[in-house]
Amino acid sequence: MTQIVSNQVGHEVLFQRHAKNPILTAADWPYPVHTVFNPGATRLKDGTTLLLCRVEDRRGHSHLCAARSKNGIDGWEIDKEPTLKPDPEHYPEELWGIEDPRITFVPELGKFAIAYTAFSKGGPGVALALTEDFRSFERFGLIMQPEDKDAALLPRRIDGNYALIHRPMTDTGAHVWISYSPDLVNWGSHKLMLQARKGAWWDANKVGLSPPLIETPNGWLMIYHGVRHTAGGALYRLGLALFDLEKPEICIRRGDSWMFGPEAPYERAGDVGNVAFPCGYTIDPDGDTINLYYGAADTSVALATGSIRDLLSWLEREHKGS
Ligand code: BMA
Repeated sequence: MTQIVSNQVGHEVLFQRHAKNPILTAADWPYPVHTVFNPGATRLKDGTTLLLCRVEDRRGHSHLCAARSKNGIDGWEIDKEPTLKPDPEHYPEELWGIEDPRITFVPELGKFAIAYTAFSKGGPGVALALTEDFRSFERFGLIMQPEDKDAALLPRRIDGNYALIHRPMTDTGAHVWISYSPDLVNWGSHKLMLQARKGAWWDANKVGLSPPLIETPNGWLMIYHGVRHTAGGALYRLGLALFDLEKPEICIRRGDSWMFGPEAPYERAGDVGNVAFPCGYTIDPDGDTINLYYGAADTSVALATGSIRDLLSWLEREHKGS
């Protein structure tokens, strides 16, 4: 596969696709699976990149499976069996599978928090689990009832409370919200964080958090997806917004254009074509290089690399105050 270094029409390229994309597919799996996509991502203490991939089986149900690599590109060691399986016996809301994990390391707990979508008979909701090693998990069950998804925890408390970003569906569309909790169990103080635009906009009617927020000196940087419904189906593209560090529901600026969208063949075609859907990233020791891991066309896992500094300066230039 050739690397796309600039898009067709000369827009600034903020994320460079890896030449080895897609970096993980169903063919790499040690057991039979249908598709592998939308991975959560983190770096372990020893520098290993861990991807917690959404794996779909031939029933159409998903579970999560860990893949580990020294360089985050290749040489993946994939768990021989599902790492985190739906547990409908104890958590009936996981009956139809678990999907789209977002991983946040929480220093206060010394643990990783995984927010994921639990697909229940009543629709998709947000579930939470903690882990130290991605081998055993402490489950909290459903923390946001259907219909809700695209959730991630902030790595630290805000004004004494944990904070969760999520995306409930409402009659007015799908917008990003933030909610607070003293104990990760009881959630309240719900605040609207980012609203879908209207009309012809690329992010009209439906937006959602993509990977967890990125803490920068300028604010919390959000990579979010906007969904454009067209006669040919939905188009999933990514935009940027920046939020206040101490009051994250306050949006400081939001880009007008999308900054990454499906262009490569593996993003254009697959089970659900025209989807680039990141649920995680790692940041290199330089504190600036960001490796974005995303599901391509709900079929495989791809990698694109950018610079947080460049994302922030693009956002300064892109924000026109609309
Ligand atoms: C969203 C989520 C993602 C999926 C995307 C495109 O609603 O369910 O898991 O990748 O749709 O199908």
